[in-house]
Amino acid sequence: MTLLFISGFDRADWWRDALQKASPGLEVRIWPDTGEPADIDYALAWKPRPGVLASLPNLKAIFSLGAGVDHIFLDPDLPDGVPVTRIVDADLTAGMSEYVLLHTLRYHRNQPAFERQQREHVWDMRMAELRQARETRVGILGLGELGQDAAGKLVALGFDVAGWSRTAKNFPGVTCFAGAAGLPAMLARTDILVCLLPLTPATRGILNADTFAAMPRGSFLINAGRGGHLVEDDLVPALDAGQLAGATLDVFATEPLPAEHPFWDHPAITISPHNASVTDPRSVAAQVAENIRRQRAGEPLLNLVDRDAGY
Ligand code: NDP
Ligand code: OXD
Repeated sequence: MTLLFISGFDRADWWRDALQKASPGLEVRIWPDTGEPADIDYALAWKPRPGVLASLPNLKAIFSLGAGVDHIFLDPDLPDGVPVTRIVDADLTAGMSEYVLLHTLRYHRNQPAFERQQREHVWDMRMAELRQARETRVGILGLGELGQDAAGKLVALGFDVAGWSRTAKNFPGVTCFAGAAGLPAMLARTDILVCLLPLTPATRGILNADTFAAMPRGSFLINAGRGGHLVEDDLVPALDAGQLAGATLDVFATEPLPAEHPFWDHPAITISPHNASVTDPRSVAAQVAENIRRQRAGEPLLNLVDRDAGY
């Protein structure tokens, strides 16, 4: 059995070592050194070049190297009938919750203002802006593996948390909204909006001028979903007009973010290089190995993606 590792972004040698440890006997080839395409049984892929997967005639499963699968569904030649799985991993989830807590707390505690003050040698406690966590309303777009965990941890810190999903949910301590009809009500009660949605045709461009206008003036955005969720041209005007007070962005329409992009130098934008949470080969290789075992045994695969829903 042979797996083709396809990614221009990850350390292929780490993955090969981890996969071979988790699945002794697995041959791991690193794209573009595919060898004979008919040998390949499985692909483990991040942003595969369109057409590469279709060139593997005996492919039995496609494993996304991440939680998201939009990078696979972008391929117009994606072979029909081959199951696609994604990563669900406790470490990946914990890392994302750390990111959400870090940036939520940063805005809640007014940290960008204190960083500005430090640069200007200003000592001002800003007592007028004192707020308790229960007075800060966080709204999470996406209540899946990542959104649920982040919501629970924010609730534990005392924040007033709401969440939005496609299907109705009920989580203790979280005010839940669902479907297109539920979105405006959540936005209207959101001081910090966190995007943890998958990128699908239904969610593309969801962070736009209308969305920002539906939020209270001076609210914040944290986008760790995908760059395609944000209409980039709508962000700077919303910040410059004060409708949004700040934005933290981990994901972008074009990655790496081009050096000349206006987001880099905007004083109200905080950037991280798509590392809100990172798939760790040490914990995830076992999941891939288990799916190979399951596929060979004719058992249902873990974390199978619903192709129709796109996530
Ligand atoms: P899940 O599939 O577990 O959860 C997705 C959530 O989004 C679900 O609650 C789902 O609703 C909701 N959703 C999907 N479509 C819609 C819609 N049209 N309207 C309303 N809600 C919708 O995904 P994960 O939580 O595991 O991951 C989410 C995304 O996070 C990934 O797809 C990826 O893009 C991003 N990510 C980013 C990382 C980074 O480092 N920046 C790292 C890892 C992931 P329902 O529950 O009803 O199905
Ligand atoms: C993912 C990511 O989808 O890292 O896992 O973005």
